[in-house]
Amino acid sequence: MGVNYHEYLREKMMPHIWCSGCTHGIVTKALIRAIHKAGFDKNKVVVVSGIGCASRMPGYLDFNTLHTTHGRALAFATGVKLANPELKVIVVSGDGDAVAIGGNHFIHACNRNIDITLVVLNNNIYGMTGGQRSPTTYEGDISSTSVYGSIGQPIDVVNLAVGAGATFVARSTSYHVQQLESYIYSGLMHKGFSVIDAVSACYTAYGRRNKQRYKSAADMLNYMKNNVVNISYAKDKKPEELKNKIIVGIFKDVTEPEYCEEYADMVKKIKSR
Ligand SMILES: Cc1ncc(C[n+]2csc(CCOP(=O)(O)OP(=O)(O)O)c2C)c(N)n1
Ligand code: SF4
Repeated sequence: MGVNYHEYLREKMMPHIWCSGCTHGIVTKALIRAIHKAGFDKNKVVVVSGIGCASRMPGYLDFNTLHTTHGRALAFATGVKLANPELKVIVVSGDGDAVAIGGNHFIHACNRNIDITLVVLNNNIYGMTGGQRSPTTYEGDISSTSVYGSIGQPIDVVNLAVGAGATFVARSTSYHVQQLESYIYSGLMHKGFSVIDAVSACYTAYGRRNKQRYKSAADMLNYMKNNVVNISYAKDKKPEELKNKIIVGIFKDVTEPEYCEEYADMVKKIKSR
């Protein structure tokens, strides 16, 4: 059954701030559909963000929402979840918010395996502040702080999440909306910390500076369409064959003790002493 988006949006907050061609709205709609499919009670859903264009999303969503400080969304979300584990807590972050200024919180949230879903709207740039290089900017690409080309390999959000201990980790793109929605849904249904790396496009601050790859905003979606590689295909490929490719799929899906449950068990044990 189709989703009535009006039920999930705060229309009084419109118009939104996103530029034409920005795909943060596509990820927002995929998240709404995934929540709708999961059938959560709207009053039990909390969406938390930090600062950035991606982080404006909760303002537009009609759930319990928190717009916090840059890089600290996971810390606030952890507090919310520990205070009331019945709540369904979702965090949305830009790549800068999630793995630059918020990198430490990201690692420890993964390591704790707390039952929170993080959607990283990964557009490879600091969009809101004018296009500074982010940890996921491709090597050689131009940004306002790498005017001769970005030096070094980008951080892979998926590898970082897997290594730090997240128990559900997946990636898809704003072009592959059905796959993206299904991964967000799986993350929401997963017990433990889930990370969905949602590849997003920012033509305003990133694409237009990198005309060698993107001639227009639409071309950024064409790039996703033409450069996606499924994880099963990528497995046997050499790193140079995968350079600048977008590997999509479910990278990890395991069951491990969840932090709030372990915490509650410990409280019970202490009280019964
Ligand atoms: C402590 C702190 N440092 C820096 C900033 C400035 N700042 C606001 S948003 C932002 C970058 C946002 O980039 P990203 O998280 O990738 O999201 P996008 O805007 O690309 O969606 C920065 C550096 C801030 N608000 N607070
Ligand atoms: S600056 Fe980039 S990330 Fe921000 S709204 Fe515009 S296109 Fe989207």
